[in-house]
Amino acid sequence: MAKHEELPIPIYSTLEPVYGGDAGGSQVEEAQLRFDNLKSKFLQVFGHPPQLYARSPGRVNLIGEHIDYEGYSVLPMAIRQDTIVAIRKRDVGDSEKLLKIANVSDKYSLCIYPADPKQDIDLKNHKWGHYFLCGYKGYYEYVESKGLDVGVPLGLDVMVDGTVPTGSGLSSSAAFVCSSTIAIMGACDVNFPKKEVAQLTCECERHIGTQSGGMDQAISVMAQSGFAELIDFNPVRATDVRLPAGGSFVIANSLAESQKAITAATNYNNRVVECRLAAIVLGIKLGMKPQEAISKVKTLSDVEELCLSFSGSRGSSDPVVAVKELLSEEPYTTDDIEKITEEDLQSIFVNSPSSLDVLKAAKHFKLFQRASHVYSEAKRVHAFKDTVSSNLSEEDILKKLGNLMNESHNSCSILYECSCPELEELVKVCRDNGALGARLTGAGWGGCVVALVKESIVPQFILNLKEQFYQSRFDKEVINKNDLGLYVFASKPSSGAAIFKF
Ligand code: NG1
Ligand code: MG
Repeated sequence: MAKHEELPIPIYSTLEPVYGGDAGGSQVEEAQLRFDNLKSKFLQVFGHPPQLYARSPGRVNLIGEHIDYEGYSVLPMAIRQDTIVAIRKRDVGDSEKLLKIANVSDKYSLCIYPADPKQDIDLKNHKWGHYFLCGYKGYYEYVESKGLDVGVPLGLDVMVDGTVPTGSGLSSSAAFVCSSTIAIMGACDVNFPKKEVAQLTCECERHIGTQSGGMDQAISVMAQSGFAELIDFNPVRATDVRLPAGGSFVIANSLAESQKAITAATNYNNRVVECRLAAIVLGIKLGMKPQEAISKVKTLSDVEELCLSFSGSRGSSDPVVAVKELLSEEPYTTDDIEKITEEDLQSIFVNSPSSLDVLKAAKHFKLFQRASHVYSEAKRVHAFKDTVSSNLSEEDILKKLGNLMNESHNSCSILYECSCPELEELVKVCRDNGALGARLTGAGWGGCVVALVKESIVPQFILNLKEQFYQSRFDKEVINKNDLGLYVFASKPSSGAAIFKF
């Protein structure tokens, strides 16, 4: 049988394969209500029923933060919260050539765009519907690059229902981009192997202006129910990882919203640029000609081999050691780096407008810290995977996984500086209440924490979080008491993207 990532996106005619099984009967009922509601709102707004639905889940990253864009493997799992996109393609004769993107929640007003795959996305004026447009543009670019006949772009009626909390590091954006892209594929009667869809949706999401690494789309598309996945890149691949039964991953929202599309230049893309600069400088220090390093070195994984041979001569095979000896702990100024690269930074990044925005906003670059994080985090991912499949006792496995998660968080917080006070407080509350490990998940700067907790103490653990972290926020009416279940919950690995035709 073909590996599941070689198979196309599954098409189901009932909800059971996704919302049934382990998830239990009540989830099918809940999902049925969502689909019914989606269908009736669709009818109400557009005057006809949807042709089909596409569903794609959010994810929690267990370990491997800010390393996917450096080419390193990561270990996320899909969560039950997802985005469902209902879609109908307008008829060929229909004169209305528009993309109409509506949402079941009135928090999101109708977005209308021309049905033109070549249109630019107005990034300076962020709208929620832009994420659909990412899928739309990316889909057309992909089918064109494959030389497929795509016909004239037609109008699309679209209604969206998302349950992944936004700005929380659980990848509501990828759930939306993936479900949009897959809905468009379905409406055009096209399907591709999951690994191709994972790659294509990653490129889709880059249209929003973040230099996305590909983890979120890969897990959203390729997840298998009951498993976390080790995701490798170039080419993208997924390997099932069965998690120890006695542990549970609890997700808790810090309530600090991280608006990545808006803060990209100072946060996310800034780190991508710093990593590229660290990689180029390392390449040069390890003997490459500046011009060669600039043209060939894109990521820290590109210079890992060189780092290994350098440190090898000193009896160590750890790129973190090479970083220690070759990069300065002091932040680099633009001048410092240009002396090494013998080329100005503007021209190194001339083809990347979002990187040029970073250069405009940045005062200095912490090459040592960012590279140390990336190389050490990459090792922790493999240590995590090896621990899960080791023959240690379950108790010891859980302890080790928890330690790795704690180390990951400390590295994110201190070296990568992608935490924030609310995340720090929440991580501490988790650890104080018996979590074996706790860390920020996703890009950071707000959003969620993931904690590894012994299955047997989960209910008490959640109660303690409620008292020690959320109660004061209820009192200040930051959130509503009845919504607690949305902000803190234990999660089992859910399945990946699917199409429904009823
Ligand atoms: P979030 O912010 O959770 O969507 C982002 C990136 C990932 C990865 C993580 C950090 C996008 C779509 N996602 O996740 O690829 O780099 O940060 O590990 O940009
Ligand atoms: Mg995102």
